[in-house]
Amino acid sequence: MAKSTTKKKHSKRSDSIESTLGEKRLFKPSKAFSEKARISSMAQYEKLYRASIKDPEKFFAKQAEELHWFKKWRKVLETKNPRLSKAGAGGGSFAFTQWFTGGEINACYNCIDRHLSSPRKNKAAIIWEGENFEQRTLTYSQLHREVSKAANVLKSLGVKTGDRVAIYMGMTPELAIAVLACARIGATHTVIFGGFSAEAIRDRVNDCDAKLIITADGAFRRGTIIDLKKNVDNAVTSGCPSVEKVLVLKRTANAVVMIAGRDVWWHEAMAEASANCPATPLDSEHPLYILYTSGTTGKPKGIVHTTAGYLLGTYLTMKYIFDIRDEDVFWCSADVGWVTGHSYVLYGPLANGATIVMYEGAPTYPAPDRFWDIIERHGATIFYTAPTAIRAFIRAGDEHSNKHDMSSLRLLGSVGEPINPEAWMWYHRVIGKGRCPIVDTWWQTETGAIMISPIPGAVPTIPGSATLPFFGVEPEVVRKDGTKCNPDEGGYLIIKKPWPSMLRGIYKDPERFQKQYFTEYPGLYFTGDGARQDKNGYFWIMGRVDDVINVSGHRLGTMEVESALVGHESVAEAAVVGRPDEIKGSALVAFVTLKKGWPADESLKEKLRNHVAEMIGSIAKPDDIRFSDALPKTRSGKIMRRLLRELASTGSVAGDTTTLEDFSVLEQLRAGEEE
Ligand code: 7RM
Repeated sequence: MAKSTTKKKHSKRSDSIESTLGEKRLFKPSKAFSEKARISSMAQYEKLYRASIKDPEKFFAKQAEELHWFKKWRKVLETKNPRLSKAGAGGGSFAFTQWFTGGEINACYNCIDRHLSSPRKNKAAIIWEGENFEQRTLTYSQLHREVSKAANVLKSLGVKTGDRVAIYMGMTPELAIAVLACARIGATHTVIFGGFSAEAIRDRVNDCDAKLIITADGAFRRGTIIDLKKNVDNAVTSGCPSVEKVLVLKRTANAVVMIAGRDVWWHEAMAEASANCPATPLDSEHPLYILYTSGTTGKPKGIVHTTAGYLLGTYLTMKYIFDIRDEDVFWCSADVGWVTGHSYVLYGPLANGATIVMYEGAPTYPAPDRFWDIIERHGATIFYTAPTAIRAFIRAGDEHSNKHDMSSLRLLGSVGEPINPEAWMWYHRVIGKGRCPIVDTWWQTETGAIMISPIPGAVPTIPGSATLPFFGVEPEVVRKDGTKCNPDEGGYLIIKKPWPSMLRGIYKDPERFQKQYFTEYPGLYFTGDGARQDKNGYFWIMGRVDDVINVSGHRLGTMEVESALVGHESVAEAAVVGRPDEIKGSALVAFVTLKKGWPADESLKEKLRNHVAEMIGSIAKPDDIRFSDALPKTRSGKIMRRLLRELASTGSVAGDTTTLEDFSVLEQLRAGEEE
């Protein structure tokens, strides 16, 4: 596959040491950062990594001692003799790995109670900001009180250990409280993103037979109110037989219908609840949550995570990859409806006793500088966001971030999709002022925690590469036949060994679990991503393998063509899909969003085609370029290429759109086509 080349010259105004590695630019962590970091040299990282691979049981047993246990485990890593399904014996032992068996632990206790006997007791756990600029801060001891009360409310509504609770709320402190309250009593939570429709709620609630739905009257988003309660009502009316109660937070004060006997106001129930609710000791493998994620078919998969391994994975990655400190203010801008919000808004940071920022609303509301304003006012030291957001900021222009003093920042993170080198450089230069290392973190809902990422004080970074594996993670890039690829040869990314925070299954669908992840390469975990490993061992993630297009017999990653397009000065964002073509097999259609001030005309289309030809080769020249103000995305920022593919080949979209964030985008795209 063609290598992406960064031809533009960037100014050398960075503190970090830059050198070139072939054509690629290498950024070494600054001395100032490394000196203070937990892991401060490549040698130290390599030593720990080797130990974690050589003897994972020993390595993780030692790390797990940093958590609180009601009862110590009997065995660190164990394979329960699986009752192998018809889907095949492919998964074998790997698919059925359990961690810390025989142990008893509670995730909520580790995120809250454990800190109460230390000076963290009165430290801010959550600094929350509403979209309307309302502010609330909850210390660890205040959070403890609220979560204990909420846990008692759950019990009073008939929720027991092992029951499922669906949570459909905006990004308010009560969302965090609801999640932690479930964990406290061992009710398995399933958070449904607040942007999803009634249909999506119904499918998820029914798949896991949730007894209770926790929601709010509404949520503020871009200055308007999303009718959460109405969506829940519609979902339940259309058939959710398992739902007994609906607990409703009053947030937006819009009119709602409360159904007698079923609906309960959060504030009324909380007013009566006792603040005494000890955390329930739970088996290490007790299911902590189910999170639905879209698969290749229409039906979302309920990814199941259990307690001890997941908690350890998020705790350790938070500690070493974000190098979290007591004095940090950590802001992960992800919604809790996404796995990133589970692991790095809540469980990872709180298990480390960190202070987090939680923001309710849209990134550009009321003005494009909202995020930078939040960083400045709360003194955020670590900021973790998605490339899609970064590209939107680039598009809005540097003046918005330049208005703010963001000198509190010391580390930046990226997650969700490959970050193209241009966006990486902008993030580094404009937001990090050349001072902050960037951790490009590769992981999945299924992996629970970060798998491939630089350790910021130790591993030199290259824009576009997620670099090296985290402790205990053994990835490899393989060919279709399972043999290992040569350096720089593109292939399929697989994981060779179980890791503590790995998914334990797809809810109620063990066959799909085996088939999806463990049969393609028997005995190995199949990620579904394409990647290559360069001669230094660095990983370059190329996107989902189903995003590969075959043009006249040449395999092109949509990502490569997109990266080339975004490398042009006029382009803010691009999505490339294939459309069936009689001659070439597939023709390339590029949907392009331009930066402010560029004319969407034919001459620019021609320039962009030539630009791609120059960067990759004429084989990658898009046959068709369509300008659009926005692209269809999931809430976590992943472009829904499936919809664009449909649009490009049939002219309309009939498939499942329940995970689409903004429906108006499809209208715009359709309208654009009729022009
Ligand atoms: C955390 C999350 C998972 C998919 C994954 C990749 C893509 C995520 C990166 C990335 C390149 C990254 N969970 N992905 N992070 N690709 N570089 N740093 O996103 O389940 O929602 O998505 O996202 O394709 O398989 S997820």
